[in-house]
Amino acid sequence: MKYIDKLEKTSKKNNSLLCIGLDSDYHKLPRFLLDNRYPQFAFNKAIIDATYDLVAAYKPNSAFYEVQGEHGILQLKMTCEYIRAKYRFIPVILDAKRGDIGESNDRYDRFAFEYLGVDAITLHPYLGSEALEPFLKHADKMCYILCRTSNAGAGEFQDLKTGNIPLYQVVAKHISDSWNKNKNCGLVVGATYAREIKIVRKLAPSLQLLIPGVGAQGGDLKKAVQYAMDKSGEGFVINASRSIIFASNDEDFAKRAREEALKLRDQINYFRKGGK
Ligand code: NUP
Repeated sequence: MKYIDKLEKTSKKNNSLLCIGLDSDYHKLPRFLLDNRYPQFAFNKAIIDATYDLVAAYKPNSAFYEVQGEHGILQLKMTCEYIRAKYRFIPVILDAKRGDIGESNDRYDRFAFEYLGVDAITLHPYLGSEALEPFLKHADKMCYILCRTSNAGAGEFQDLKTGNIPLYQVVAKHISDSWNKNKNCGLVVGATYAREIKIVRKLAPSLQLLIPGVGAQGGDLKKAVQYAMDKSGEGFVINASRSIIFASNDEDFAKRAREEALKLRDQINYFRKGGK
């Protein structure tokens, strides 16, 4: 099933545009889980089982698994397989920010879509569409391409003027106009830059947006939602990782994650409906 169809089905069923980031840092896991042979997986499984009916998608960030070596990568794979087996309509976005020459991208592509079996991936645009072709050729997947990132120093390159236009705007328009032939391109824009979200939405009226930066990074949820909406009040997911998964690191961590997820899902919906 296509990413976009999974996203639509799950977001409708759960009335949700919330994406939970499974950034399951080994060193932040509840201590009692550390006796488990697969602590990151055990943690993810508990979070997923407690939130599956509140989300539109899950987004594991590869860094938190790679840093644990092969055992971490195995647990990332176990997590992706678990979601696919038990909650088969919930799409999984691998946050890995890949981008290399085509030959190497082909291997990154197979790691994501064959080995892990995820539905979407985050990518850098810097090498151009010719290099990203191994990803872009999959009409059933989604390529979320970095456009305006959430970090404090995002503007160093992204705001540089090309002609008179900031680079991130060139990226947004170019991807919308000429990379999206397979209807599988999305853009990453940080909630910490609401004004830029508004501009990106104008330049790319129909692209899916992946919006991190609320919660721990302090982005403006209300503006992010208002500016990100397409004509149908959809067209985006809001990601939160730490503020949900590490709401508690006690026995009640999954219950507390559910409470935070519920709160954020409902806030997103409130602002979608024009709430002030
Ligand atoms: O611009 C970006 N900002 C960002 O935080 C692009 C991203 N992919 N992310 C990722 O979103 C980041 O790497 C992390 O996985 C997640 C945000 O986590 P948190 O701040 O909600 O804990």
